[in-house]
Amino acid sequence: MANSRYEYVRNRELPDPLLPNAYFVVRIDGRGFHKFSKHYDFAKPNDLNALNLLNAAATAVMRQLPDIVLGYGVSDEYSFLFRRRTELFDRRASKIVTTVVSTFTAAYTFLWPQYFPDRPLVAEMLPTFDGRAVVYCTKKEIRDYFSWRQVDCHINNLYNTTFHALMDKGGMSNTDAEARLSGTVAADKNEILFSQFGINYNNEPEIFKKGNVAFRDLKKLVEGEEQPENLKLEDMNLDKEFSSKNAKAKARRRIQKAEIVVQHVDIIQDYFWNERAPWILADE
Ligand code: DGT
Ligand code: MG
Ligand code: MG
Ligand code: MG
Ligand code: MG
Repeated sequence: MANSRYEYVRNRELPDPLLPNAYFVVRIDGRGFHKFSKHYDFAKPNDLNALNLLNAAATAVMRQLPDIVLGYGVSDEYSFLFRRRTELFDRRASKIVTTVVSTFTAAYTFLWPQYFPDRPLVAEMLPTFDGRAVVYCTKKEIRDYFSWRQVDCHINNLYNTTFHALMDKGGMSNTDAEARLSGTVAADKNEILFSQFGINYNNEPEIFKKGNVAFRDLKKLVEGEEQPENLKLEDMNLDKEFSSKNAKAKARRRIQKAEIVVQHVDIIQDYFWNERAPWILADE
């Protein structure tokens, strides 16, 4: 392209790289979903169709962006962990965040009729999402980040489950139920659920208690296909040193072919990270 006297404006675009070699998480969150969920009459406290749609949109994002190694979603939000050494878009934060947000939004909108066939989207109330990228330098911080989101899911779900039981089964008003729960701790809410309504919180669906953990099921694929000798799941992290370019290319193909699954499992304890998906944080 020829130089013009207007060219200088290009230099006003400033670099915004995410710290090299550091982990980062992109979290998206529905804008004004308090109103949105009311408008489309989401079930309270948890709408299973809405959650399944959220998961389907997140799965679409992970299929488009293979460098995302883990997703965790609840309510109107999803967090995506990228592999530490990803060079996607030269790690430019705005390109990465906007791509995640628009891919998620497009998929959510496109898939909406499959999950809400009787409630078409209207132009005045379209789903939109914000997004941000946050850098974390250590594995501990990544573990703590996902623990933070999963604890949040648990606390909110216990509160909402008890709140709605007090109103729907206990006949309380919104205000009375709120007053009843003010100052209570988790044990009090478990006790209210059990003694007043015969609900054992432990028996509530895992999807509501634990949220949604999206990752590639490499193991399934590994077992389903001819299993190369000595293949270890922890060796499937593309950030690791590979013995050859060929070995790395093979691992990349396997990762891209793997099915993306959504499970409702504990990601606070070690089991998920050490046994279920050991490649996610196994880069050194
Ligand atoms: P924001 O994020 O600042 O633009 O505002 P909101 O309104 O999106 O607030 P946020 O993200 O803190 O909270 C999520 C809202 O979405 C919250 O009001 C509850 C609603 N919501 C999410 N999932 C469900 C659901 O399954 N059922 C119902 N009834 N509401 C839900
Ligand atoms: Mg908010
Ligand atoms: Mg929101
Ligand atoms: Mg939210
Ligand atoms: Mg372009």
